[in-house]
Amino acid sequence: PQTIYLKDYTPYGFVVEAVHLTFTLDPDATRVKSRIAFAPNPDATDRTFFLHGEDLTLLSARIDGAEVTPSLTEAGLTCDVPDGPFTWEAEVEIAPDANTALEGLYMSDGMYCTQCEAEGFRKITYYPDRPDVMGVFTVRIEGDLPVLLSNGNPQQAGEGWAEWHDPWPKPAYLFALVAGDLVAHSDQFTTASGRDVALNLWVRPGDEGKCAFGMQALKKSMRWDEEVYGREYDLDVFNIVAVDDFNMGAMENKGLNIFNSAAVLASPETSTDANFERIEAIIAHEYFHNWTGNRITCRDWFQLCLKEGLTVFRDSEFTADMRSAPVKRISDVIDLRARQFPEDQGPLSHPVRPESFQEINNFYTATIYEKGAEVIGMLKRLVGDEAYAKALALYFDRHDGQACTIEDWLAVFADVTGRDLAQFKRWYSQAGTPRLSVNEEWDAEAGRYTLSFHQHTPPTPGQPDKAPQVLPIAVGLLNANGDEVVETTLLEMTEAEQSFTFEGLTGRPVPSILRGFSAPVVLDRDPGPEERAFLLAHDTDPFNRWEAGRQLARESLLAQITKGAAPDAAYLDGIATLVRDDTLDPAFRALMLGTPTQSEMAQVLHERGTVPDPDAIHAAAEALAEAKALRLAPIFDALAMACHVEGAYAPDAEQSGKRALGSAVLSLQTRRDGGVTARAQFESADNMTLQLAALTCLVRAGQDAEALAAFEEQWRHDRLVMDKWFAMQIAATAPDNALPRAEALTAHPAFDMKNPNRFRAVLGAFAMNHAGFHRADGKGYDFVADWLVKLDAKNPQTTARMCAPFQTWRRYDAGRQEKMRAALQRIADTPSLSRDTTEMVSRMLQ
Ligand code: B3K
Ligand code: ZN
Repeated sequence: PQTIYLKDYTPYGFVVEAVHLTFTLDPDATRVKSRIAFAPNPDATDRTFFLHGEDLTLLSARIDGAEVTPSLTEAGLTCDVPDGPFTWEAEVEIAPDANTALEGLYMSDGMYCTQCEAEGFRKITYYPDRPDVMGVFTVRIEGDLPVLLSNGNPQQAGEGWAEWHDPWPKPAYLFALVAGDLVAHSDQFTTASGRDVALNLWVRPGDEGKCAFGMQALKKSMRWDEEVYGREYDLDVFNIVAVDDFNMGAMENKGLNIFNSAAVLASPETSTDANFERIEAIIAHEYFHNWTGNRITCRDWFQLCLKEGLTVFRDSEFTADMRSAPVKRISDVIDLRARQFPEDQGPLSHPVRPESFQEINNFYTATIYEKGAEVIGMLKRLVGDEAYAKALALYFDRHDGQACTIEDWLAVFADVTGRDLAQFKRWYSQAGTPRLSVNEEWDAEAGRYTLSFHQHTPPTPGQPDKAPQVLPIAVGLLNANGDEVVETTLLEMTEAEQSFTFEGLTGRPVPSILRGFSAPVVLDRDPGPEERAFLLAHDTDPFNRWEAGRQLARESLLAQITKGAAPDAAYLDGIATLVRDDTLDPAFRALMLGTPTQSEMAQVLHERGTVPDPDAIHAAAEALAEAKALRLAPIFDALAMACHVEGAYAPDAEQSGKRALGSAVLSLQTRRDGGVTARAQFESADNMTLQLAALTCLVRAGQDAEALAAFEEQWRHDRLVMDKWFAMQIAATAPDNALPRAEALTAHPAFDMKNPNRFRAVLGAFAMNHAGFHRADGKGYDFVADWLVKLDAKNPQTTARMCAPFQTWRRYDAGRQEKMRAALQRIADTPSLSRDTTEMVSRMLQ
């Protein structure tokens, strides 16, 4: 496969002045007519007329009305064109029903829909399918279906046809078309400047009852973007469509967002609190793309973080505003450590702005998205809120309607603040997780306290030597009583080694370092259990308070695993005190009760140079949970009272925090009462959060046969609920049982490998059962590899993404390494393996 490099970027030889498309829909033979007005691009030198096109049957082509015969290649076509402006017309045929890759125009249960980002438009018609080519689209759809949608505003429509016009120039990746038998949940929004916008959430008949929450989330997002970023919506209508077969969460097509139904449909009976929160965040994310992504887009796909990092950052600010800011921050860091750290410390490590790729779909990663958002958070911390707001205003003003780069983005910050951001830019070019170590010095006589930091980023593929990065390190100091003597202060570290001094102290302080997780680094510091327990009890920074508990749990697990130690009493005492502190938000207490996942422990062991043993990690996690259950048993009843929710179910922060704490307690309680409480909750639950939490406890306790059958019976008609049924019973079961169970479920009549949600519910959940996936006999690896090989022939994108569990293969012992490597090699050797999967497995094997 061909490698594409950032350094090779050149502008396209032509500009697109207008695009007219006519679709005549047919499952096996859809006709697409295009009429595109091109003109020479004054900024380009190369005038080769190349149009991307894949899997298309070209029926005719004309330039200025005269028939032409272009030269076709596998990737597209070239053709001689006039010197000045000209009109290109073509007709192609495509087969949406045969499109199982779910990229381009495809069908999901009789409904037509599209996914074009990153490079799917070229499977719809011949076109310069690159984000820096922007055009105004007019679309006519002809088809015997009640609802026919495309981007922009509706123009005219009649029986079996509809026309849409999008006045905002856009790249082809934002094109969308939907046609089907759909019903709308409709509402209306008036923008700050008084423009009325019609809002529709289109779903299949039967799903109308799952729309209200998503619609509210959309309206909140629209208001928030006006209030916080001054961004207004810019069309007469905003459409969202829910589709069952979708490779990822959702897509921000201009004026016509398309969502995986799991990322938008919700009701209290069928969705958990976590689902509601995620849906609110995804709706916000896609909506915010209207400005950060659509009005200002990317020059090329190397700049993907320009829209994704920024939009993730914006959606996390939104969630922090709608719910609890500390809880959101802690959850984001948990997620970053679970997904981005392993990526950044393994064979798939790449910079936030990559410099080469073979298949761009492989770079929609935790690094681009979540580390990309962290980088923006650091920038905001460094320049301050006011300068951030000014820089963003300048960005929107200066670049509206353009396809931009990271250089453009950083320039607005440099211009507003006068800062030199050259070193900061390393966050975009240098891969890997920096490690930060620290030394303390206390001069009692002078009352002077000094923190000396050392930063070091280990090598990553293609980048053996790393330069120091700009690290914003938020530090606060506490005195021995737990009072804050130095408020949160931002230290700006730019050297490999650097010291910072605090004067005028009357006693040796306890430092709270990296408050709010102010930089995405690994902090190597072991202050010992007393100091951690002190911070757990006293830190005024909620993130670091949580972190202190997390560190204690981590150290306890490490000592259990490596030294056969008993679960740490200081940790158990600290948690027991904190969890019954009714002045603390229940959601925060629920997070405090959580422990590092088993794969996080494997990561931590690896970071410390120890080979992780999945069975030992599992045993330690079980022992710690048992000890916690024993320690908290006397207060189970009091905690259950504190979690009591009055009134009707609402998926808001307050109620869901209580339920989260209640579920954490229930899982401990199940260890003591053999599942009696969980079974009662399972039977009486009137919402999915309580029902699924109870079922999860029963699965963990191995008491699940009846409950699983009852759940299936109750929910077999609901695809999204059944995804939970498939996933949870595999992820939460005992390691020995995971493979047999997953194997049996792939033979279940409702298992459908062509549906990405269902495939992930089984194979993805299995890989999350850490000790189950990493069975010493290697059968877990073989099972996943077999299914990936099968899926690759149908859906390369989802297959490539699901190779990720293998990325950590070099961490494990020789036996497991060999078995994982062999499984990867077997995938790599599959005849006609897709470009997507080939790139992933070869990077892992390199
Ligand atoms: N931009 C899309 C992701 C497209 C993925 C293409 N493989 C959704 C999002 O980030 O909002
Ligand atoms: Zn996005």
